[in-house]
Amino acid sequence: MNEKNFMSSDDIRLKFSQAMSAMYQKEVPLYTDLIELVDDVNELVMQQQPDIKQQLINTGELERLAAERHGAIRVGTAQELNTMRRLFAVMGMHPVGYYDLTPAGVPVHSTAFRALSTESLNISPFRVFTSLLRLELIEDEALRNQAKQALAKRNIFTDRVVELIECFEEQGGLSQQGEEFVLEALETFRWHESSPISKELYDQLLSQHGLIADIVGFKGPHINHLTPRTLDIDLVQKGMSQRNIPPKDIIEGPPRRQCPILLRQTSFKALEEAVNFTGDEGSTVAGTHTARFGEIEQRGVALTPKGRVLYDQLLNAARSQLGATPNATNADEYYQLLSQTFEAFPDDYHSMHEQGLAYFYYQVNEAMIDKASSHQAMDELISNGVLRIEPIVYEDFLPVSAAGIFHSNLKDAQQGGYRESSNQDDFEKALGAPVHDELELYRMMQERSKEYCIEYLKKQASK
Ligand code: OOG
Ligand code: NI
Repeated sequence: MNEKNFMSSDDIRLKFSQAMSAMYQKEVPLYTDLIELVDDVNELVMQQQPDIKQQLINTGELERLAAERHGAIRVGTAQELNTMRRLFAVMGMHPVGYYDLTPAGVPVHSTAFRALSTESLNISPFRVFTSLLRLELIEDEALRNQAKQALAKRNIFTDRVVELIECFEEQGGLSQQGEEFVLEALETFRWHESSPISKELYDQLLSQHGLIADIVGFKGPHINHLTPRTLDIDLVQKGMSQRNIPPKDIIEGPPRRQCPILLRQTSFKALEEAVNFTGDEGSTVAGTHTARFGEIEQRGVALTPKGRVLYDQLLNAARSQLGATPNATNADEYYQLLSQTFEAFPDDYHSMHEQGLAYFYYQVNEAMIDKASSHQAMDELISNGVLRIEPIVYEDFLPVSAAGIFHSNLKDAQQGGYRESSNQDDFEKALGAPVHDELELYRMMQERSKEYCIEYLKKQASK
């Protein structure tokens, strides 16, 4: 607690992510099996490859590894998104990045709420991929209006959580109320077995898009997956089948590499769950819904704009050579094309650093410090071993991968794109704030570590 006796936002986020994980484990028991599998694989990788463990120690990620996960939710209105932003701000989570999923046939645009600084991320890297439905993409006007009405009737936040958010905004923090906030906030993300709409409307919405039914058909934005971080996603993918956790057909993102970049993801398929729809005069009508699943990810180094352009180019090349959406029948061919095209992306950290493809922390190598002299350039300090570079881990998401995850978990996998163009302005208006530019955040992390090293070496030299 600080001088005002406020709980730190980092602490509230840590507690919230633990509570969320416990809730989801109760709701979706397969998720518990997945966490156990990921823990086993991570343990094995660190035993067999001590250099990976050392890298995690150097970047401060070792401690957070077992607790690391992201979740995803989908909201229906601008107002819901706006309050969501304020709710996440209590936990030190701010909107980073803009993702337009409409070209991939998913009628939403999204951001990720997360902590911003290295220190906060290492206390709890918990992030939530948050999508806003674009109702304007429902072509049938009558149906669009029915959906609007259903959304206007719901209130996804408890009264108490809104009071606590206001309290946080007025006081600049929450005292012990932070504990209460965690419990109240959790209510918004809970699964509801009963649907406030009729089965008839649900089916109509479903025929437009599974995602619309998932958002409009429920009392709130149930958390639809939580994703632990693994150090070897290929091992986890194999292990899933052995443990009867049915995996998705394709691992999204870049191919397997010595030095992982960005993000690779896979998931287990959504469960079909019983739902009671609202019938006439207080009756209920039985039905089912598929939305909730589990996901695993392996995170690698964050790329610079130049690195990202190259990544997009190589990924697109592999996909267009495949000539189809990657699926179970063409998976082997897809992986082969992917590893061929990615031969053009250097697979060692020093080359990536020299070519300005990725972001790194600079760190002083104490054992070599007597080799330093004050007028040496960064490159020289690195090549003579005074400074080492450590990868800055990618904390964000990838739109093509996200679309693949969405599709694998919807009943009606519509593949065509919407013509509506991306609209970050509209999104930010709904959100009530601009989103942070993730590339700028990584650049600043790199810059800060560099300044720290320079200062440190100066002090050493003047001793
Ligand atoms: C979000 C899908 C995207 C990811 O990790 O890229 C996602 C959703 O299904 O709501 O979670
Ligand atoms: Ni996800």
